[in-house]
Amino acid sequence: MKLVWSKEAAKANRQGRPLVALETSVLAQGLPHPHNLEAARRCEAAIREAGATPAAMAVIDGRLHVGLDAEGTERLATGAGLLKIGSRDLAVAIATKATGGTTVSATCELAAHAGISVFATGGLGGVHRGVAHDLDISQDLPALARWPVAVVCAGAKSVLDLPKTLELLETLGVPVIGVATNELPGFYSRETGLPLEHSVPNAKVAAAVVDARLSLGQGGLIFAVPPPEATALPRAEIERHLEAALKLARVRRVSGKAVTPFLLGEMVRRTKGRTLAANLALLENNARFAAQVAVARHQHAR
Ligand code: PSU
Ligand code: MN
Repeated sequence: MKLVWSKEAAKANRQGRPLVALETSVLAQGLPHPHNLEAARRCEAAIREAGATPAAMAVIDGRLHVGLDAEGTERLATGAGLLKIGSRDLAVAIATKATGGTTVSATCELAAHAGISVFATGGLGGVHRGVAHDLDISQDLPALARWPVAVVCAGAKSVLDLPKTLELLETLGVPVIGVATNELPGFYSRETGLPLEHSVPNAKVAAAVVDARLSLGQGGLIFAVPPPEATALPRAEIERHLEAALKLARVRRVSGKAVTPFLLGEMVRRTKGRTLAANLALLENNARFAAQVAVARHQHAR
């Protein structure tokens, strides 16, 4: 398999410096323009500031990219007809020379192929609400179990059935580790009331956990970081808007991979942009922590 490295990521890789993978479905589908570009800029700046190098993954004209230059980022943030590419879509995307943003599943896979073991995202996919009726479970979950990559997130997307998502992660043997918290963060909100068995106080301990996990050859792991207090929304308010957004999705018969982008868009509209501000802030915050973990692993290895 051929990977197309950006200049910056290739150089860091050659010199053995720490890299942090980023997903691009958040650019292509998750956030509206021009906020998606702002998110990319803030995440990359935070990673560089912490002493690591960003590597956004994407598929452009069927080629697998590790790290994007300004032109590639712009294309994913503004292009028309961009695909949402999960792991199972990769083969078709390559063969048909398609272009699109990679979700958590495909980004984990590409990061693993590139030898990058820390990845920052916003919220994970998981088990959707009403799963007994619509069997909608994100391929993010089996991908996390399979690929040896540490994923830093603010929990799973709040649109999901979080208790069932945690249960399935247990079944898959994927540890969910709170960062300075014993509770699963709620993506837009800091709290969910769902206890986590494991937590780490800082990036240094997180790095040691990543080392141990990878040495066991057990696949991936999740670090869940509460979203920044300044922009987080109360859980109850999120729930209220979600109920309405979910109802509308049913009425409009939105299904499959269109569900997540639809709900995220509805939440932005219903909160008059406050979930958008929260989303940008938590993406940057997660990127910073991921970079700190990557740097700590690097220092430890020397
Ligand atoms: N969370 C967000 N924005 C996003 C996503 C998650 O705040 O755009 C994307 C991620 O790329 C994640 C994907 O991997 O949604 C999950 O989609 P699905 O539920 O269709 O598997
Ligand atoms: Mn789905």
